[in-house]
Amino acid sequence: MKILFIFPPKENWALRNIQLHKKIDEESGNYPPLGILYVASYLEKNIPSCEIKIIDAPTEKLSFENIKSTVKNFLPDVVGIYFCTEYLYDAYKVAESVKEVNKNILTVAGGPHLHIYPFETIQTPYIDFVVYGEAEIAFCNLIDSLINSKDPNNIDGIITKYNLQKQHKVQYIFNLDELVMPNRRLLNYKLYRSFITYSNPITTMVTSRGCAFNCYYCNSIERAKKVRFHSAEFVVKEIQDIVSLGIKDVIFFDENFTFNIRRVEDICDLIIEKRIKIRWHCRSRADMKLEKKILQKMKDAGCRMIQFGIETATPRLQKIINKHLDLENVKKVIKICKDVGILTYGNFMLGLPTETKQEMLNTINFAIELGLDYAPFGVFNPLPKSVFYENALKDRTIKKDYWYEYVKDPSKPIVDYWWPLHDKNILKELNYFAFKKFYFRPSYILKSIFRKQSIKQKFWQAKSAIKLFLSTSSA
Ligand code: B12
Ligand code: SF4
Repeated sequence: MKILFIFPPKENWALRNIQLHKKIDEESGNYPPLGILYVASYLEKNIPSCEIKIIDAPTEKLSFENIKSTVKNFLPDVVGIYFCTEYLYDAYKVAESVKEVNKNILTVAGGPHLHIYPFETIQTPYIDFVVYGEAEIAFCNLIDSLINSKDPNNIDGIITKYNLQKQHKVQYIFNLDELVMPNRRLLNYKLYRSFITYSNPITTMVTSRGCAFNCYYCNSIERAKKVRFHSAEFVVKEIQDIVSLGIKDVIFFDENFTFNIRRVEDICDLIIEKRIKIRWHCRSRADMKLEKKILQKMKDAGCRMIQFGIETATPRLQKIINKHLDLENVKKVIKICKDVGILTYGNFMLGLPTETKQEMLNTINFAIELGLDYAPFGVFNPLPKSVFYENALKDRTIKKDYWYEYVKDPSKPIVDYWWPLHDKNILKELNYFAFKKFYFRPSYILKSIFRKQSIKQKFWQAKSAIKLFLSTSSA
């Protein structure tokens, strides 16, 4: 059986009016479709008779027409499509294109969108199956049922047009080590680049799934309440595989890589013991027990940068977003990172519910005072199924369920996506101001020049910075 997986082109973003974010996204690189890789690799191992192909349209710069040609040439029996809510229109366009080539090709929708809108998706004409949740086992069972003429309507995690009445439960994989390591050879793995790593090509890893926290702006909550981990041995084996491909820079995209400090220590010990030459970035909360000892060990094991979700410098807002970061601790951790030589990256949001203009300015200044190496500022917009969005619908701060309307008809972009009680012009202005104030300081430019990084990366960053500066100046 021939299976084609498609990561759709990124052409029709739901919030396409946010120009600054769009420009930064275009400039910052591209990352492998890890979810697809996990599913495809599990299938490759468990049903070796399948012929598998993966298309990563944004990375390979493929249009919908190119995708159609590939479908015509490869003639798959099944096409699996990645669905992300914010690029829903593109995912449907892929499904429609596949059906235009041959309506008998079976289409399967999977990915983060299906964790929150599975039933809306199955009711569209172009989709035959939805995988509800983490898909390795369910997708493999689906293919097995198609090969062996079994009834797919009874498979856990598979929603069809004929089993909608069933009690469906979102699927989680509890023992991550039962999975198969993503086989990056299924992709053109040398094409992946990030403009903040030391050099390229890069790859990404996810060594745990889920998050134990409950930030009110986040919609991962629906997806993953329980944190599950790959063992240190599994992680290090995967790193060794990556090194064997000639890749030297890895980004760990776990929600919180340092959630289990003991495991981080074990991973670092193994990397050091096996003398693996790898540079890595990870994401962490700044109030985990990140003391000098563990940060030094992470540095020794190749940790180059840590990304912290700091969001706001206002303690009152830390409570409102249910993040509760101790900002003094944030300062302490960032300082230790600097002392041991780990670069720091802080995410911030402007325009949180009830935030004043002065509080937004304080957040911008706080990011500068922390001496971070990178600080992207996003304008807060309530995500579908996040606590903020759901509560605002209930108390009528948000008057209509615009995410649901968009999900029903994703050809129409969302226009009013900011928190309704804020002045949009001020938010837009402050977002550009934050970007310029942080990145175009003489001290920051000097620091960037001396940052340890390949010359190629420095040129890329400089070119992107100039482009972004010119676009923000003309905005
Ligand atoms: C890495 C990452 C990125 C990277 C790389 C994306 C990429 N190429 O995969 C970058 C930084 C580029 C990025 C961009 C964006 N991202 Co992002 N990203 C992530 C992150 C942190 C990890 C993704 C990952 O690899 N997970 C690990 C894998 C194993 O999980 P998974 O992808 O969910 O895959 C499983 C299932 O979903 C399913 N599955 C996945 N694909 C498929 C395909 C088929 C056919 C099948 C059957 C099953 C299936 O099976 C997989 C294995 O169980 C997640 C958060 C998270 N922890 O998942 C957010 C997340 C996916 N991103 C999100 C968003 C909103 C975005 C952006 C829209 C941000 C923006 N405003 O620009 C863009 C969209 C880009 C796009 N076209 O998808 C949301 C998606 C929400 C939603 N409902 O769709 C998430 C969930 C974060 C969040 N809570 O808001 N992202
Ligand atoms: S924002 Fe990060 S820490 Fe907060 S709930 Fe979402 S994934 Fe967890």
